[in-house]
Amino acid sequence: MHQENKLGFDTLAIHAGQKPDPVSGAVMTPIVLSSTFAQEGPGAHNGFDYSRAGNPTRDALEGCFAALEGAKHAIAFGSGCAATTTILLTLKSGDHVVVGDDLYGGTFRIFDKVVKQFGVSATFLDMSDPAKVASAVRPETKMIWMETPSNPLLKISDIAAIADIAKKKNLILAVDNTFATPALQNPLALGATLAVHSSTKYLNGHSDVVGGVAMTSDDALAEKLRFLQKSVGAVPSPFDCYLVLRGLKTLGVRMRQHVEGARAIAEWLASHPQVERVLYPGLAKHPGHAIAQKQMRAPGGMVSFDLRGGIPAATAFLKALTIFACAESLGGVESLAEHPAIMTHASVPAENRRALGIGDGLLRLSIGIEDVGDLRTDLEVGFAAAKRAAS
Ligand code: P1T
Repeated sequence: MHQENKLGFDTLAIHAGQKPDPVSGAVMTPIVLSSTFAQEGPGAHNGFDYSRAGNPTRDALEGCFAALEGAKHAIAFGSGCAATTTILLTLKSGDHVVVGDDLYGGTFRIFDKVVKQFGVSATFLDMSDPAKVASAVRPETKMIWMETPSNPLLKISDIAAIADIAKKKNLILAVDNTFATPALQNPLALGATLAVHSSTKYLNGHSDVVGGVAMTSDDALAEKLRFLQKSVGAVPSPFDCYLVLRGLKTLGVRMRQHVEGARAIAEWLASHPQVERVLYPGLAKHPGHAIAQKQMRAPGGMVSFDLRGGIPAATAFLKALTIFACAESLGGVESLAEHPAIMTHASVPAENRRALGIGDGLLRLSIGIEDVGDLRTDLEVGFAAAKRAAS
């Protein structure tokens, strides 16, 4: 057996958690669809009894996830939101969480509308200033939840600095690493307790699965999450696990191409007359650029920008695109464009959106791995349509 901790990222992405099937020799992990497993006698089995509790295809996926994130444990879920909610179920009524103010609308909704009902409260604040995080911690605070880069404003927060605060105050630090992926950023190595992902995005990479994962090297926390995974049951199907395992094999290669395209598009947008501001951590004038350079291997494949002309221009722009699909989600091989205020972040109250800078002209691009010249040409068509709509 090879020693996984000595292997490089691209090798792990292809092999970790996987070995030829002992029965048939199949090189690719079989999709074990069975919901139940025969036992030699009551309670006598080799690790699998019922697929909600454990499944061989899910096991292989969790092994690969853990190796890529450098975690001891990976616990897979049926969506990123299921991973988030299950993590929050480790808390109890009266507990408090300090949460980044710019995060996926669905994650905001879990804090604002779901766990609040069970007495878990949240304070939302700008985590690009770690001092604000420290001063928001109360005696009943149990967790810090951050997204970096954040969705949709691509704000960067200093994971190591916030991990220091978490350690001093004995708090769990959960980092949603969906935008960066373990190819570009490793929150656990920077001191976080948990790395959380929507595997719907880059990890799967082909926009044909909804999934999530929580990863940690804390044995006690992993045991709680494993118990909740089985008890709550928000588990991914074996077929979805297979698809993500297959997608992971090319994660490193895809991320290199996503980053190359995103850099080129961000630099081009930065000098475009119809663009008011570009948000991309790879640009030197991005306020989080220095921290991004410190904690990320590359700035990622997501670019947001403010288009002049408000809603009419933004709508015309999105409708005119033919290579970019106007769609929610991100991280697939195909490029997507969306309007956060109307689409992904509609569940964030309008006044919060305004205060944060998620305005009527804000557009978010998930740069796919197509030829970047074609993407630029498509965006030109969008800009021309936006100009006509605004005039
Ligand atoms: O969609 P789901 O797999 O449940 O993942 C939720 C989620 C969690 N964290 C981040 C950073 C996310 O971006 C998401 C989902 N986001 C979108 C669907 C979107 O278009 O932004």
